[in-house]
Amino acid sequence: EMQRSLVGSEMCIRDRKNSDMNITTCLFTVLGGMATLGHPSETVRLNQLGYYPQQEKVAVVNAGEVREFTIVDAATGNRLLSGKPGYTASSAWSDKSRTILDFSDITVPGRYLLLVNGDSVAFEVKEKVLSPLADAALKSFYYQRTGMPIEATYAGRWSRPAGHPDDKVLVHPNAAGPERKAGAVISSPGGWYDAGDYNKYIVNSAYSIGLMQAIYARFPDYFIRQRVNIPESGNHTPDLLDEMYYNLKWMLTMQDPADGGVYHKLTTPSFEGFIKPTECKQPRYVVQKSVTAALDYAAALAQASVLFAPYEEDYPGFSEVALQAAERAYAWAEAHPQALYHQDLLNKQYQPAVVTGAYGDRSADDEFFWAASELYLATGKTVYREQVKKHLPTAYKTPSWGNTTALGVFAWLQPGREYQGEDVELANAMKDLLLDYAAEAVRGADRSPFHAPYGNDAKDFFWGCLAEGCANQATSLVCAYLLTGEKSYLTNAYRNMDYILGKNATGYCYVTGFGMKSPLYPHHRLSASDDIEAPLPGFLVGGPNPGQQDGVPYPSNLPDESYADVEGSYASNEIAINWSAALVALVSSLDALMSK
Ligand code: 9MR
Repeated sequence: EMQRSLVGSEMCIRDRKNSDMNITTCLFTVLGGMATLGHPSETVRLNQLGYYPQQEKVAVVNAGEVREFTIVDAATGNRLLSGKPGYTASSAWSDKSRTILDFSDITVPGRYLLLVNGDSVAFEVKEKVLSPLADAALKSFYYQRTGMPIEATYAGRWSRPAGHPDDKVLVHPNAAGPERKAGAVISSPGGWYDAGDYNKYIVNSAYSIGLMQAIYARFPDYFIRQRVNIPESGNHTPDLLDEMYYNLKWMLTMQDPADGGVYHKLTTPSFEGFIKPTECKQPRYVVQKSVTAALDYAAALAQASVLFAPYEEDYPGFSEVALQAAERAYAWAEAHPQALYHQDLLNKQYQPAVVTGAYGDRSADDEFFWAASELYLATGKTVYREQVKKHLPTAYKTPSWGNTTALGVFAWLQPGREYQGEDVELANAMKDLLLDYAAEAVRGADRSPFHAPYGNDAKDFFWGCLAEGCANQATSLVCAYLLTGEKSYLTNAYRNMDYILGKNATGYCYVTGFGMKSPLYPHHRLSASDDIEAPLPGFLVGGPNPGQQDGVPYPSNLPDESYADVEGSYASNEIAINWSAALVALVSSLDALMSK
């Protein structure tokens, strides 16, 4: 009782500067405005959005020795559970010891307070608790749309006029061909801005589409029901596919009609300042045709050709057009297997120098594997199966823009596909790769400092790690769970989700606009230039990155605390479509699996 009163009145004073309110009213007030008023705890880290009733619920406390913790009902102050702490563990790079508190026994929807060692934190248990986040993550792509007005009907206060029409784009000297000479003007409107910058990159946008489409194909019923209030929400096509189409249509304009090759990107020579899209004046170019761009393009379009086939009414002819474009791009890639994008080498030869995002790669093997897989599954042509065999992976890798092996594996292992003859063996081989990875990923998670498979190795923290490490590992585990029914894979996927949403070393919920402590100053030109204080919502930031390549001051050098919520931090605090794609993939699948 005593502890509860103390904590309660402390919170009152802190939050409301009113120590006369009774405890119950006070706690209620605090929780009533949880999204905006709720305070993160200094020492207790948990999922700030809340938990599904049946989900495992674990908090991590960083406050010396813990003897006991208490859960009270936030409205009544009634004590519901007194628990003993679980294990204590430290990360290899830190002397902070973290103690695990398990309150999974709280399964009734409601609002609660966790009290421990004089600190307290609010949390919620709720059905469909991740649905708003799943919707916001998909909606973030709408905010990234180029070349069309973002209207108040869909965007509320974040409406803005159209920028970057891209109807007069120059062919860069390094992309010149017999028909389109250097300086020729082409039209390449639409698509998404890549990230905090205003450029459009084929590798990254095709990969992002590939990841989201792979998850769409696993949970079509979930996405058929989802509506996120975009201009196409009233048509007969699921919003996710409508959003994909906005970028797929742009991608089609990036194929050189003369030979089927695909420009690597559409970009200004150097990054724009932090100005509004309508103020941007730098010329925009399409640059070198690359093998990785052609293959990612081929893969995403082949996959789309299958998924859009039922939606001819809204997208007449698209399925067919997409497949033809994909086959042409693949043929080009086969004829130019060495055409990797080397920005530095190009800049030695051509003017103007292009210094924006490179999305360069040292190997196109994994892109060949993904594209050949999608084309084989879309067409059944044995030539593509031969290509799959030629580029067969020897290990599964967490999906990332630079390694698309996983997307090929996801294509083969889509639940419901049935194989015959040689394909049975191929699919089984892929399944083995994914299951080896999954078994390895969850090893030790049960006793790790953050009670998650992610975040236990310094190498887990790099540029974009929350998406391409944490979220995509979890999505891989979801796919492994769908094939095996192995519960621990799913449990560990939710654990990584909790990590992203607050159960981590910095105490951030790393998605803009969500949670009690979230990024306020992402490296995002649209957010920075829009005269609205709050950043655009629903974006996952890159996350802790001890590389600190941006040179801004960081609050810590520890791998998992090397995160700076400042606009200049492009190495830890940028947003990007491939990271949004990771969020869409994970949150939607976790929400779909709990909504069944
Ligand atoms: O996500 C990319 C990351 O893997 C690279 O290490 C980094 C540096 O090359 O670039 C990241 O991608 C950026 C892209 O090049 C340009 N737009 C912003 C992207 C996110 O920072």
